[in-house]
Amino acid sequence: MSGNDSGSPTTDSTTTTAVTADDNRKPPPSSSDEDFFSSASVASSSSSDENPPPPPPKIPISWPSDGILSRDWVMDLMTAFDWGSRNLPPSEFPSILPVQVFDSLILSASKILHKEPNCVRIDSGSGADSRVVVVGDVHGQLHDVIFLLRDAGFPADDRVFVFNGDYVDRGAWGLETFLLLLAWKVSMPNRVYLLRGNHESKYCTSVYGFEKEVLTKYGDKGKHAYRKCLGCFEGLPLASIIGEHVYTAHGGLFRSVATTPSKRSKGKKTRKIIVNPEASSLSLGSLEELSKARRSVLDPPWEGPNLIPGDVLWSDPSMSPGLSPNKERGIGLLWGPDCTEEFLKKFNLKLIIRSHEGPDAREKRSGLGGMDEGYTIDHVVESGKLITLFSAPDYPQFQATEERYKNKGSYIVLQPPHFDSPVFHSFEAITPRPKVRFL
Ligand SMILES: [Mn+2]
Repeated sequence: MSGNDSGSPTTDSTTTTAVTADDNRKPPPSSSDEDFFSSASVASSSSSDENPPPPPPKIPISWPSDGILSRDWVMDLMTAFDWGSRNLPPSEFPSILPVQVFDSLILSASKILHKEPNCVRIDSGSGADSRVVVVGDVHGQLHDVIFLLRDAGFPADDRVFVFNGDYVDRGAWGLETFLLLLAWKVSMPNRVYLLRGNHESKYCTSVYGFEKEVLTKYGDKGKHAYRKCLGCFEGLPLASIIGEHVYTAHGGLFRSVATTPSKRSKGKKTRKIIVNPEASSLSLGSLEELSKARRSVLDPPWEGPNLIPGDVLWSDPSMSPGLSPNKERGIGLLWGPDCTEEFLKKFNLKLIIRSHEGPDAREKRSGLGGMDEGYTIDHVVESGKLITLFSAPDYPQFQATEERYKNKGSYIVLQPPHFDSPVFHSFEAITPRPKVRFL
């Protein structure tokens, strides 16, 4: 079912110009996806009479008495979410997943996630059949995520999944998508890894749709549920190293925040901490610095001493050399091919897989490839490559116009012996996409 195996990146950018919402920290224009979850439009939804719905799955989902999430439980959850997305208005979501079960799932996942280090080391396995599947932004496109899981094969002892963040916002099923991935995490904590994206934050979810989605789906328990999701976002690790040679993170590289002791002045032993504000003094951070960053923040700060989380989640590659502030985003960095080389070489890596830029972002970036195939190879340097991976096909799911990018999504499979040669699997959006009747 999946398309091209490894190939050259798409470099043309024949894309539409319909998207208006920028994925940056500035509020989007009023024509963006702000009102999709307004209660008025939800109340007007009515069921479709054209086809009789398939028999409902086992709902409501209940929490297993032993607290252990089996593969069957996760599959039943997936089936129930899929069925509900086609047959129930969003406000009836608790009839699929009661808030008590939601609480148990979030609590179980949070406990696991908060214990993980900032940069998780992922054992790729040693068997000939071992695979690591890397997934980019999915943005609430539940049906495409389900397709991807089926296409790649569900998580298993010999199949590890690394998700690179941006589970929510812009699609109608961010809650289902996030909860499904959390369920896989709880079920197979050493086979499924969920990294944080910039959308797993208070700021983005309040602007780009997820907060309203949760409030609509959980009604009077909505604020509670949204708070729990935010708490879980804070626990998500920032980056991973797969096997020995592959670094993955949502945005990418990050600066050094090393403090510079000032010269002793007038014989006093005071040491002043200086965080270099000048672009010219920016230098790449180390994996050790990454490991020490404080990731448990609702929104990564764009100023002050704790800048590494914001860099890792928001930065973008550039074709110009050097490190500079990412002015378009208002947070994070731009880094050039020389920085990719420096990072790869210093840490004995061969590959960087980052996500964060869809077809809309790439349309505005001259010199970088378009996202028609769901991936681009941005830097090819002596030590290896930098790849951008985007897994939400026909993105974005919702916007004020019917027009969308017809981009494919893609996922990467890494395989033995070194797990550092990416095989790309591009795929189209699931059609017909279930209607969201409250639009
Ligand atoms: Mn992003």
